[in-house]
Amino acid sequence: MAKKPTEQKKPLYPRKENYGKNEGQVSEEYRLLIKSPTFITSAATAKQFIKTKKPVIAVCGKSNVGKSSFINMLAGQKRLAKTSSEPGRTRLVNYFDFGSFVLADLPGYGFARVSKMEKIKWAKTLEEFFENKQGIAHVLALMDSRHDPTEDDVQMLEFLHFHTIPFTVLLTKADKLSKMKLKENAKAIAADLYLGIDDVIATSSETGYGKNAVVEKIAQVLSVWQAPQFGEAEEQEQIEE
Ligand SMILES: Nc1nc2c(ncn2[C@@H]2O[C@H](COP(=O)(O)OP(=O)(O)OP(=O)(O)O)[C@@H](O)[C@H]2O)c(=O)[nH]1
Ligand SMILES: [Mg+2]
Repeated sequence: MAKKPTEQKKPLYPRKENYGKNEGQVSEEYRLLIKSPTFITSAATAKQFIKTKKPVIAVCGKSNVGKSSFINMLAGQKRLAKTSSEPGRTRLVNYFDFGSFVLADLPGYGFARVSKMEKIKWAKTLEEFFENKQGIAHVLALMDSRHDPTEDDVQMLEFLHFHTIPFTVLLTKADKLSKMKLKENAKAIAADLYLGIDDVIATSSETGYGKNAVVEKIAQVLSVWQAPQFGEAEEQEQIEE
């Protein structure tokens, strides 16, 4: 019997020089990774955090930086995550099923107009969220491409470093800068944060700029991610008894 012709293998990741090209077109990787994103649930307290076998990718950043808009851009949907021109709107952890991973939209930090009590509550929610870091495959730390990282941004990255949680910095609102200025800012921000330029991806929820580069990053993250073995800890405890 004649052998079926084997399909020509395509490279798993697009080449770096293709970053930013064909933005707006859905890449093959995108189709493989992201399937009809849906809202799962909102969690106000740690008890309500979901347990999932899928890798969790968390989106964090200061209030109004564009977390919810970024999620909508990635999902290719206008109203999956609620956006607002009023900062500090997302006070819950919102979970979305993206097919091969779960995306968690974390409450924004650094908003001046909230009470001290509320700030403490937010900090506690974030801390509790990252306590179960086993299931967190990666963090997308969003920062404004137009400005220097804030003290809160730096603290957030220090927190992730401390807990050895891998992250990538995404610069938002890239459409508000010229290409030259964007490049300049991206370099300066990366240097400021002691990161390599590859750990910083410029994005725009308005134009879709950077979407393919983010999808590529997620593909890399998922390819090395190993599911935590739920129940393993309990089994271990029983053995020790
Ligand atoms: N021009 C431009 N505006 C953006 C972009 N991303 C977000 N915005 C605007 O910035 C504002 C805040 O966006 P959100 O996505 O709600 O920000 P957020 O980080 O989710 O805010 P909180 O949930 O309040 O912490 C909205 O008015 C968006 O339209 C972008 O890439 N380009
Ligand atoms: Mg939001």
